[in-house]
Formats: sequence, C-alpha cells, structure tokens
Amino acid sequence: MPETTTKPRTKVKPQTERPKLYKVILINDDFTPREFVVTVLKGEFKLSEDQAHRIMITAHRRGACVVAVFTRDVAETKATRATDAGKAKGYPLLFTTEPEE
Ligand code: NFA
Repeated sequence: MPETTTKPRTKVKPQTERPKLYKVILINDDFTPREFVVTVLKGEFKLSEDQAHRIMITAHRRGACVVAVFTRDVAETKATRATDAGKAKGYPLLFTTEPEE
C-alpha cells in the first residue's frame, strides 16, 4: 500500500479586506446661506457646482444628505474642516460622519 504523506500547509488569510467606509452627512439648518454651503462642498469635497448644489438642496429639503464616503480618518477630517469653515463665519453649518452598513 503506498503511503500518503501530507505536506504541511500554512493557511494564509486572503488579502481582500477593505477598510470600513464612513459617510459624511450634511445637516440642514435655517441660517447658513445656500451659496456658502455650496462653496464649502466644492472646496472640501471637490464637487462640481452642479453636484454641490444638488446635495445642498437635498439636505435643505429632507433635513440631511450624504455628501460622500471615505475611510474613517478622511471622513472625520473633512467633516471637521467643513464644519469649521461655517463656524469661522458664525454659521451653525454641521457635517457629521456615520459608518456604512
Ligand atoms: N437651509 C439653509 C437656507 O435656507 C441652506 C442650507 C442647506 C443649510 C443645507 C445647511 C445645509 N439658507
């Protein structure tokens, strides 16, 4: 009977893990001027005038709107910078972050 030998095998974890993504969410308020919101969206999130305007209007009508998704660090940095841009002008403009499902 031929002997069967088994080679030791090392289980390698597949390199397919992606970082969890976080949404940056624009919150509506009654005070921040529309055009200022558009300017911040263009500057911080590199959106076109058209994209920025759509997101601003969606937040204005529905209360909030997802701006974009990023890794956690990038999402938090951008949300903070965009919120601070409003704060610097005395506006209550707010961007939050939330993990994607
Ligand atoms: N609701 C604000 C206004 O009417 C505009 C706005 C939109 C503010 C989206 C914040 C977020 N001036």
